[in-house]
Amino acid sequence: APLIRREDYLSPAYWIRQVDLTLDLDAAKTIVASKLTIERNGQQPAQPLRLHGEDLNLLRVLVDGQSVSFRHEDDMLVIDAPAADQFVLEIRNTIAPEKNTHLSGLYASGGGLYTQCEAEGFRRITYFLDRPDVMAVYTVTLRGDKKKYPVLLSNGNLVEQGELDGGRHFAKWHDPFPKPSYLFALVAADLVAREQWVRTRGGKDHLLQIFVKRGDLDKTEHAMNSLIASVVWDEARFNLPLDLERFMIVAVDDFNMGAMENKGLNLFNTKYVLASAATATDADFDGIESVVGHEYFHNWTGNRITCRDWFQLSLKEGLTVFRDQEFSMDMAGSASARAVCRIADVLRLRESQFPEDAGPMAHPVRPDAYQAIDNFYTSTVYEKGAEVVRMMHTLVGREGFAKGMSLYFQRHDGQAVTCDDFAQAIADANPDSALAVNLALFKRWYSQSGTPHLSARGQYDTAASTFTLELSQANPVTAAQPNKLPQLIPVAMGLVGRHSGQALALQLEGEAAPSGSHRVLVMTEATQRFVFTHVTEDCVPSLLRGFSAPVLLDDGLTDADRLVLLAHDSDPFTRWESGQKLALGRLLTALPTGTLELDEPFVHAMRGLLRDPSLDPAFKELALVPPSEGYVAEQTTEVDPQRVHAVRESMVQQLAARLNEDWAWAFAEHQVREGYRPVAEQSGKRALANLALAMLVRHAVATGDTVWPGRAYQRFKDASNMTDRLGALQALVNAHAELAAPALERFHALFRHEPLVLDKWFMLQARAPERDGRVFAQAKQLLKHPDFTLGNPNRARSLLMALAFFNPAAFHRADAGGYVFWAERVVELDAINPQLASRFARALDRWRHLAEPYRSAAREAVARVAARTDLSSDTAEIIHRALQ
Ligand code: DPP
Ligand code: ZN
Repeated sequence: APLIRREDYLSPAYWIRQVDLTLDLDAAKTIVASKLTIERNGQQPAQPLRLHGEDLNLLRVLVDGQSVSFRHEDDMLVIDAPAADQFVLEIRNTIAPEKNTHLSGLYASGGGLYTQCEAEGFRRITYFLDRPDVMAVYTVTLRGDKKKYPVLLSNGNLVEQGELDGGRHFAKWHDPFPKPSYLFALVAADLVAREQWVRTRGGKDHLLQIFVKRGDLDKTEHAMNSLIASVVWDEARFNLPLDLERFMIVAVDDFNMGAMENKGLNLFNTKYVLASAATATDADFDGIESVVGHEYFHNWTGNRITCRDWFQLSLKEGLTVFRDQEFSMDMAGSASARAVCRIADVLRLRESQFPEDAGPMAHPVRPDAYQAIDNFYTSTVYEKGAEVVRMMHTLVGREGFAKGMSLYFQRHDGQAVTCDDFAQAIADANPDSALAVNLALFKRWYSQSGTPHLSARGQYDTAASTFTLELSQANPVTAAQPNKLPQLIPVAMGLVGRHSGQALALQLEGEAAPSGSHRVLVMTEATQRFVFTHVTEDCVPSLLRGFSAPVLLDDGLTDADRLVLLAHDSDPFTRWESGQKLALGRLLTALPTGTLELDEPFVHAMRGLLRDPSLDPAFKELALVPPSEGYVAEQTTEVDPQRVHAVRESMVQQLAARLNEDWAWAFAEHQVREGYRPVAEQSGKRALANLALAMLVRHAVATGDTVWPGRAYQRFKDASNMTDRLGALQALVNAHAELAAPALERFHALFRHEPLVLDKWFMLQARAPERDGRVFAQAKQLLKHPDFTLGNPNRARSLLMALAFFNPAAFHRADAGGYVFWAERVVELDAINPQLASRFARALDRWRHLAEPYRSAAREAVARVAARTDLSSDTAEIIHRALQ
């Protein structure tokens, strides 16, 4: 497939103003009748009308009721220019939903029919100008068998419904908001709904509905609560009310993404709707809240204002991730619970986005070129995009950002716009801000790929009572971008007294008075020096508080400095980071030899953390888990995954042994006595108790003791909620305890009718710490399990992605077994579902980063897949980039 470039953007030659669709629904053969009101775009030269279409069977084309000549060119239907500037085009075609395993367009899942149109699925339903800047008003008539499809849904409002001959019925929907085709949706299935009315501040009542399969209704309460909270939050925080009479969510088992924000009719992966205490963990409940929020917030940031072209994807995704992160923080409540949310977000960013930005798929937040747009639904566009919005928020402040959002809607409501338009609105609403003053410089975050390296060196001068901080940045060469310029980096910071542990007042040279003990330094050059005066005591700089910019920080601090921050910093993020850096330093030092002996000061500090009565259990859990193998690997130039695994396992094992009594105390101390509720106060305790239990079982298995494994098994059996049950099961499996096998068997028997829980069962086994190749052998075995299928994305991910992305030591084997497994699955999956295959294919896109013998073996596997001539363009793009 050809490369599509951002700089080649042209507005369309025609606009489609109205769409009248009638679908005769049938899984084997659905007939689509489409009537389009089209207008020539006077800004473009006269030319034939070119419509996208993929896997369609065309029956008829009429212009203003007359047949016309047409032809196919590549994937386009070309119709010679009608004489009139305005005309009605009628198209009739058929599609075969039950054969559609791509899960893009209209497809069958569990007896129902569902759509997924973002980014380019609508062209798999009918011929269209399938691009986001073409916005039309849709009227949709659905006809189908009443028994099979008692529920017929589309976007907007239900305007008519009734009976038809032959046991069929129909429903007619009208969506008053013009929308791009990627936001179109329909559902025809046998479903039931939880319903709730909400009143917005303007006094209007709105119907909220969550549709699920019969039998799942009791698992929708949390999703409904999350939806109500989202409606309330967006109106309170951003003044953005619900604009629809009816807002629907539909859960579907087979879904490529997490969820989809179709106007008024969100489609959701069941994973982000269904939850009960018995079947879902605290993390699942959090995931539902955040995804329900995310899709709901798209109603304004994405739907009311959409993207001009797909290069602008972060316009809606970066902004909406930022909004859902803020929502989750506001819902979490306390400052400490907010900090825990922030740390989790940063962990996610660093685990997936940083490696992406350093590999062959590195691309700017606003990419310049793509072959398959589906490959650019990436953590760079989403998570780094959210960080870019967060930096704007930091630079203009909370009020200023709200003003900027208002201006953005005032200017662009109803339009398809660009990332530039968004940044301009935020800056224009805050003309004196550092953002407005340096807007062009700031926008390098949209155009440059790669993670900037920030380095900081501080010097205290006792005689002068000054602290000099020198900051410098380096912007690494990345794929397709050889030359980089400095970026604007907001550095939130403070100074912590080395002896007093106090937050010191901050007064920069030339300032008349100190301005508090926390501030944001705005870095605009390659190197900058900041001199703080009236500094009464030697101090440690606390930098990049709250992770104020998505950079790699070399802070030049010593262990002693980090211990000061770990004990005293007022910023919980920096405090957590100090602990992580203490652990990371030890892991990196141990890598060359492969042996690690933990020193007493480190163990003492970790004990202090665990026992600190002023810290939240959730925070402790995050602080006591050493950096992941993936993150450690990122810090090295040549990765030996087995070495990284061995060293990190050794650290965990020693922490388990040396804090044994402390873990026992923590486990006893953090039991939740009251009934299960998915709230931060409870989930933090459960998280820490589960970590403690895992440590206790690990140590017991290593020393031949059977008490803790026995207790874990008992807890696994008796648990009243999935978080505790899974925690106990994981403790046994991860420690390779003898009781792991009977526990796994029992778990499977208990939940064999719960698909989302079976996913956990597969995932848990695929992610267990590797020992003697057992985990990899088990993963290969699981491929043949009767419950395993590549056809369901959640199931496929729970085994394949878990192994290849989250279990480096099981996947990267000296005998190349993991790579053979990978190559076979990529090819197998690509024939079924290219979007999923190309995601999985990315597991080896950083083969160059590996040490031998892994590197050569991985390259060989990639080359083997590349040699195939039948790859989808999705997968081909990933594989060929990997080899470039
Ligand atoms: N469904 C995806 C999301 O909400 C794509 N829009 O991010
Ligand atoms: Zn989104």
